[in-house]
This record gives sequence, C-alpha cells and structure tokens, in this order.
Amino acid sequence: MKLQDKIILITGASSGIGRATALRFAQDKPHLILSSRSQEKLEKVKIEVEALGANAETMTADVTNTNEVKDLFLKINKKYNKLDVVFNNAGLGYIAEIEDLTTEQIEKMVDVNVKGMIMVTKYASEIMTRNQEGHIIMTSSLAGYITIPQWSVYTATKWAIRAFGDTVRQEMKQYNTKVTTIHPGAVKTEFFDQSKADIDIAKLGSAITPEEVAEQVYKAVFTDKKHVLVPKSASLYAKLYKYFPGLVGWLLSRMANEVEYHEDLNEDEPEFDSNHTN
Ligand code: NJP
Repeated sequence: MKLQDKIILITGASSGIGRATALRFAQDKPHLILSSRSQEKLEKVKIEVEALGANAETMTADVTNTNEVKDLFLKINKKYNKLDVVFNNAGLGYIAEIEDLTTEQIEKMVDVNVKGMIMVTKYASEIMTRNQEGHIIMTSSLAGYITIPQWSVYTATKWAIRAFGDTVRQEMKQYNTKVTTIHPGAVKTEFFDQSKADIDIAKLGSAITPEEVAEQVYKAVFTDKKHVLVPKSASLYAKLYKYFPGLVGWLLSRMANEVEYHEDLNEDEPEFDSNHTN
C-alpha cells in the first residue's frame, strides 16, 4: 500500500484520464480529492473509488475561475494542512484550422489548459513548498512536443505546459517537490466528443485507453521523471519531430484523414448500383 493515507488531488477527475487515474491510485487506498465542475459525475467516480476501499471526497471547482481554485486549496489546506500529490489534469481541445475556430473556443482552451493549470500549480506549490514535500503532475500531451495541422491552439497550450512544467520543476527542486509532465498520444475518452474533430476515436487504431495513461501516472509518483510519454510510439514521434517536423505532422494528420475517409464511406450502402448496366 505505497500511497496509503497520502492526500492526492485530481483535477478533471469526472471522466477519462482523471477518472482512470483515480481508480488506479485507489488500489493503494490513499485519500483522494476528486475535482471538476460536475458534482454529479464526481459522485459517480467517488462511489467507484470507495468500492476499491479508498477514501474519497469531491470538491467542485472550475479551473478557469481563480477564486474557485483558491477556495479549493484553502479547503484542502484547512482540512489536511498538506497535499502529497496533485494530478493537474483538467483540459480540453477544439480541433479545426485556426480561421475556423471560434473566439470562444480559443479562449476556453487557453483558459482551461494554460491559465487553469498554472493556477492549480501555483496554489498547490504554496502548500508543498511550505511542507518541503510534494509532487505536481501535469497533463500536457504528445501535442506538447510536435505540431499537427488543425491542432494549432491546443498544441500551443500543451507546449506552454511543458515549458511551464520544466521551469517550475527547476524552482521546486530546492523545496523537495517534484514536477512531472505527462504526454499521452490519442486516448479514448470524452475529449473527442466535445472537440468538434471529424475523428471517430474508436476507429483510430493507435489510440490508447485512459487506463494505460493512468498506469504511467501512477508509476510516475514513485520516480522523479521530468517527462513521461505514453505509449512508446509517442516517444518515437517526439524524437522524429526534432529532425523531420513536417513529416510527423503529415503522418499524424494523414492518420486522422484516413479515419474521416472510413467514416464517409457508408458501408451499409453499395458503392455502385449493381442493377445499373450500361
Ligand atoms: O478528457 P475528458 P481526457 N474546470 O473530456 C474536466 C489531455 N489529453 O481525460 O468539469 C474544471 O474525458 C472535465 O470535467 P467537468 C487533455 O488535454 C487528452 O482525455 O466535470 N474541470 C473532465 O473531468 C486533458 O488535459 C488526450 O466537465 C474541467 C476533464 O476535464 C487531459 O488529458 C490526449 C474544466 C476532461 O476529461 C484529460 O482529458 C492528450 C474546467 N473548466 C492529452 N473543463 C486524448 N483524450 O486523446 C474540463 O495528449 N474539465
């Protein structure tokens, strides 16, 4: 029971990678604080976590609202006076060429993925530096290493988080606080339901499960890694990008286009009218 009695906060805990990570951590029976905007969804995850024998509580907060983030950490500090791990994970993406993204979509990506993640880190760091102990884990993306057409703003937010994480890591070392960024490739979660991408994630063969990411987040807690790329092919793309940026962008956008092609092809209908003879 390596994490038993540790206080662990997870943002974006109501679905996808956050939920899967809560369930992975739960096996060690820590005290989990599950956070996102939806109380209803969090309650469902809490029941799943408790069924595994861990303690859990829900604390809603919209990470784009700095007062709500501040209140979240005030509550945690008052109740526990410590925070061992924060999995700073809430995020979203809208996928389209820059001219087709709405101003609202752009602002939302920057607010949640950059401002939200920075504020969560800022308040977590106040508790951790005081206690001279802690681990901040942030979800960036494979898109934090590469560039893909149609993902420009999302990519910008995730590169920002890699740079932010690297810098905070340098600052936090003196306070015995670790900082890690996680960089997944495509993951089968609700992310793609709201992303407006023409991608059927179920058909994207290379997509991994949120449980595979959760396993790497869990393992990261026991190491002091700067970056964790998952799956292994994500590492390969990141390395290749250094030397062949255009090729990697082309390959990845081609994979997405192939999925679109299969989508467009209605397999229930014949491609030609077999009764028609010339
Ligand atoms: O997506 P999803 P993922 N304030 O939609 C929460 C990154 N990533 O698990 O507020 C607070 O299932 C939302 O909760 P709710 C991605 O960028 C993904 O895939 O209740 N919370 C939900 O719990 C993100 O950073 C892929 O609606 C807010 C959670 O965020 C992280 O993985 C690939 C919020 C989103 O869960 C988790 O995304 C990759 C707000 N304002 C990186 N807005 C991928 N799926 O392929 C949203 O490289 N949430």
